[in-house]
Amino acid sequence: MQIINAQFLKSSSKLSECEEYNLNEVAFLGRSNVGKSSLINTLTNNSKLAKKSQTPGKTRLINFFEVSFSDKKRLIFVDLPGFGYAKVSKSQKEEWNKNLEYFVKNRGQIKVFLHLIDARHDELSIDENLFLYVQSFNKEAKYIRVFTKIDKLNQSQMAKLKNKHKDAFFISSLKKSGFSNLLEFLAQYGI
Ligand SMILES: Nc1nc2c(ncn2[C@@H]2O[C@H](COP(=O)(O)OP(=O)(O)OP(=O)(O)O)[C@@H](O)[C@H]2O)c(=O)[nH]1
Ligand SMILES: [Mg+2]
Repeated sequence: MQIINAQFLKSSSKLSECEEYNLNEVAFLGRSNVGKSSLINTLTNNSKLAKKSQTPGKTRLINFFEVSFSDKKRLIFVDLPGFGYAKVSKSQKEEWNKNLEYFVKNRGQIKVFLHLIDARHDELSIDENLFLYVQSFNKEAKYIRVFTKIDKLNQSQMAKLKNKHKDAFFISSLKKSGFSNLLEFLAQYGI
């Protein structure tokens, strides 16, 4: 399966400003700088689609992208601000967190939560409870862990991680590896 077309639709700062697209949505969640925007660019084979940066906190809005698969089905990717980003004022951070939280809790179109985790740091407390948190308000949507930056691991670290997280996906946007399984999985949600 491939994505044959991808286009930016809209950026919004909060749920009330978001539009309805009548398509299923995939939310890209994870710490700031984990590689959410890079993953969207790699999946869509368009390095300029989602804005990425070496500086954490690049994505500050809720960004919608429509993607079309080779079977003509369509899906929405939602690039979100990272959580845990500290280098803004406290009030700004609280405002973002409130908007982000309200969005993920109340956006019924989200059918898949992709939780991106840096493969080198798979046990951070900030990531630990996300599954339980998502479950607490949305039991229907699928929750999946995606380990990013696997190019930074050696073979034995990689084997250990895969053994520990049997249902997860393992990707590198730098090396463009690990995507075909993830694409097959996501394509199931296209309509
Ligand atoms: N080595 C390596 N670097 C990566 C990979 N994916 C992303 N990066 C780098 O990590 C940095 C952050 O990537 P982004 O995609 O902007 O991260 P983000 O999660 O969208 O960050 P925020 O928008 O701040 O929440 C950039 O410098 C990317 O080039 C990867 O698979 N391997
Ligand atoms: Mg981003």
